[in-house]
Parts: sequence; C-alpha cells; structure tokens
Amino acid sequence: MAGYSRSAILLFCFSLLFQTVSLESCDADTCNQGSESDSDKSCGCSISRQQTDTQNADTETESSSLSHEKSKYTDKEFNGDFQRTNEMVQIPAGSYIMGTNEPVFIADGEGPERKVTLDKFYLDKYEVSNAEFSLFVKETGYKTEVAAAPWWVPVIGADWKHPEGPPSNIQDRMNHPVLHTSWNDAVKYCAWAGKRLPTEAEWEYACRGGRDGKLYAWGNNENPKGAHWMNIWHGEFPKENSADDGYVGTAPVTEFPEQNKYGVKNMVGNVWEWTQDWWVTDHDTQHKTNPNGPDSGIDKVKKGGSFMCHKSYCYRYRCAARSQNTPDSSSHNLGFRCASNTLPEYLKKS
Ligand SMILES: [Ca+2]
Ligand SMILES: [Ca+2]
Repeated sequence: MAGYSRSAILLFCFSLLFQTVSLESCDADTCNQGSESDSDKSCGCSISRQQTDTQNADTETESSSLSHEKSKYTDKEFNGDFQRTNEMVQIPAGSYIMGTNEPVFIADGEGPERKVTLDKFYLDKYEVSNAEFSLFVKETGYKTEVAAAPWWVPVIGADWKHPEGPPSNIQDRMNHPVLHTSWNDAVKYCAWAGKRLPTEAEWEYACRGGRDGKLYAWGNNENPKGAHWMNIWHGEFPKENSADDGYVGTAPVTEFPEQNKYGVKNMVGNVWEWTQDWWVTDHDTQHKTNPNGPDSGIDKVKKGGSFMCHKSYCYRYRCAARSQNTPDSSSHNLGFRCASNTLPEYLKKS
C-alpha cells in the first residue's frame, strides 16, 4: 500500500491491540503492504514462529460419542445446538490457467500464467467453523498449537476459543470460521474428518469456477448487481471499517452468495485459507497435472484474503493472489477448508 511505511503499519497494529477487541492481530493483510515491489518489506510474516507457551494450549480433554453422521449436535460447553457445515462440493476434473500475467503483487509470485490439469476432487463448501472445530476437539482431545509472530506483540491467552485473548470467546460465533489454527492444526482436523488440505492448484481451480482470467470467484465485478459477495474491509483504512458488507470482523461461514457454479462460499474474503503447498514465488510455465508444490520449504501457501483486506493495501481477495505463513503459526484472520479425493462415506448419507 502506498502511503504507509512499515513503522506506521506496526504502530497501527499496536494501537489496534489496545483499542479494539476484534483487530488485535497483525498479519500479511496489514503488514505486507509494500510487498508488491519488495518482499523484504513485509513485517516479518515470513519468519513468524511458534510461541512455546503451553499455557495457552487448548485444555479440552472431553471425549464423546459424537459422530460425523449427525446433521447437528449439542455442544454443552457452548450451550447450543449447532448445524453441521461439513458438506463438500464436487469439483470436476479439468484444465485451467493458474496464476495471472497481470499480477498486483509481483513479489508474491502471482504469475506467470500456467496451464494446470486436475483430477476430480471434493472441497468443503464452507470454511471450517468454530462449531466443527469444537466437535473435533471434543472427540479427540486435540490441543492446538499456540503461535505468535515475533514481529507482533502476542495476545496473551489468544487461541481458537479466545480469538482476541481473554475474556473474548466464541459463544456467539460458533458458525464463524475457526481462527488461531496453525497449518499443523488444520492438517490434523482434516485427517480427523477423513479429508486433507487442498493443494494451491486445487484451491485456485475451485475459486475460478471454470472462468479463467477473472479476478474474483464469480467474475471481475466486485459487487455483482450492487450486492456484497464477500467479507472484506470497507471504508478508509486504517481510520474506519464501515462494514458495508455487514461485518467488521468475521462473518458466518454460510453468509454471502455461493461464489461460483461449484457452490463454494467465502473462498475469497472472510478468512485466509491454508493450502497444502510449500511457498515459492518462482513458477515455470510447464503444463502440470495435479501439482502439489515443492517438496520442502519454510512457509505454507494461504489463499483468498480476509475481512482485514482493503483494496488500497491488501488487494489479495483475488483467486490468483497468495501469501504465506510458517506451518506452526496462526492468526486472527486465517482459517482453512478441507478437500478430498473421494467423498467421505459419512457425507454420502446426508
Ligand atoms: Ca467486512
Ligand atoms: Ca475465505
């Protein structure tokens, strides 16, 4: 983003920590604003590391007989009945053009365009919700990683149950996307669900919905028919979030229209989504089939942008846009959805 120095952005992030309960996290959205010309100007997103503060780990140890088959379940901890949002949509086999020859952020490796062919697969219709993640934790006793980036003041006690740290909670946000889950957490969740993380190529293919060369999952018009199809930052950053789309923070995973013919929701916007791939920014133009990225790396690729993205500084709510985090880091605007080669048996019954 032109007009904001790195120090100003950090100051902004620090000020938000103390002024609001919803925007304490500083991530690539707000901190990579200069990266279109120089990736070294990012505010440390590429070197974020896990914080070894086990006190913040989820202490849930309850086991239960809850099952994938149930269409809804009662969560005693959060005092409510919650509808399952674990359904998947079929993404047909085919070829498409991945990336763009008109990158907004060159340093992000948005280009060049290259042909990719994929087998049929399935993808979660929705981002993984707090309710779904709560069910996973209750069945497995899983303890999430607690991560923080060294370039940012960690919010003591922040985890998926307390996204803004104590005393915040997710009681009224059970149908919102789960936050503060690392890539490793996401892998564990998807395995529990009989799924896996999508590759970056799969994620972008599903985002494009059969329409090569478009900016968004539905086309090039940010607000089709004057309506909002995604949750991003509206207003004058960083002074005002006008919430024109109805949300200052996250929105329910079921909110907004299906973004393309595949029926997926909130691919772009709401929260960033982890993918399976390691992060690189140099891509060749060779036609690839079912690519899954490099064999190793430091960061994992995330896609889709988030509610903290504004066109003036983080125009990354586009299918070709991408960013990265280390697999042990988590943040306030980063979630995930799962993929699968075949539809899990339990979903065939529903
Ligand atoms: Ca919004
Ligand atoms: Ca998303």
